[in-house]
Amino acid sequence: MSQDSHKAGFVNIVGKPNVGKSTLMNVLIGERLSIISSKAQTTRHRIMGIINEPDYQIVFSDTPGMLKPKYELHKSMMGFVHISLEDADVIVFVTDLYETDAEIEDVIKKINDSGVPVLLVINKIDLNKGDKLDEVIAYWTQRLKAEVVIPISATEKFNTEKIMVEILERLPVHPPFYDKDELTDRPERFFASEIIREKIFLNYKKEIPYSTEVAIEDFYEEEKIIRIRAIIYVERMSQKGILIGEGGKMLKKVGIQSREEMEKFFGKKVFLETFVKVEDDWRKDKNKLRKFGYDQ
Ligand code: GDP
Ligand code: MG
Ligand code: K
Repeated sequence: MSQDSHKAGFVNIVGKPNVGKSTLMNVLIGERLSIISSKAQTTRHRIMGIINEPDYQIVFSDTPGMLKPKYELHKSMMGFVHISLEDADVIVFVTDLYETDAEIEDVIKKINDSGVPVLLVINKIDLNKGDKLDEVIAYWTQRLKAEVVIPISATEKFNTEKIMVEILERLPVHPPFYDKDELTDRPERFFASEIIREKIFLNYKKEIPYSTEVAIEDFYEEEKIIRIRAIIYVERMSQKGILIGEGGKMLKKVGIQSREEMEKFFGKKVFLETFVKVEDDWRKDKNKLRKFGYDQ
């Protein structure tokens, strides 16, 4: 393969929370790279996955949900969305049969003004076999300047390959951006913290997950076992109590579920220790956000 026909570029998957962006990215990449949860906004980082083939490299980012900023954290997330639109060679805008453009009109405008080619992906078509789809296509094509409309079902892997074909058609001729042996530009620690965060989302009412951050203090990989030490930061003493639960029951449950998931993910035994610490109002504090890696 000659270097001058190699294609490479950045593809950004954007859309409201819960439309199925993470599910789709995982189908496209064929590896479990980001965390999926039925609760909104579990993907707060800009997670990247890379598809490497001899003649092309696609760098995907799964951007966080596009909500209006409420806290500093949300503003920082909007920053990621902003960055991703400007970087992109292709924008994959994901919606489903039921979402509208309410609350994201300004983001839609940004996309329309960006000059970046847009693929409009309408997900979850498995949920309605009637003529709802025509209605939805008419709705979105009036609002979003898309070059092509692709109805899919990410969970049933229906028509997802069509997205790859349309992306490749628009990918510029360029040498690879990342070493071809790399699968992701995020270290393993990141996946460990995402797994714990997912289990926190699944086990507590939403005030707790939104007030929580997970930091992996130690990650030692030995021949037969990975030893991981995680700190779960909360904003207030009362939240620490809820997180730990009566007699430590809740934290123990989160720990066991996380360890099991990590063992599947890393394919190795895991020894996991979790600690809870109170860090006042980290959400509102820019410096602390930076420390947790939100502000790049
Ligand atoms: P994200 O917030 O946009 O990243 O959405 P997720 O990928 O986390 O998916 C949100 C929810 O929608 C999860 O419960 C998924 O299982 C579900 N979901 C995703 N794709 C489909 C689909 O094609 N059909 C159906 N029925 N559900 C889906
Ligand atoms: Mg997601
Ligand atoms: K989600």
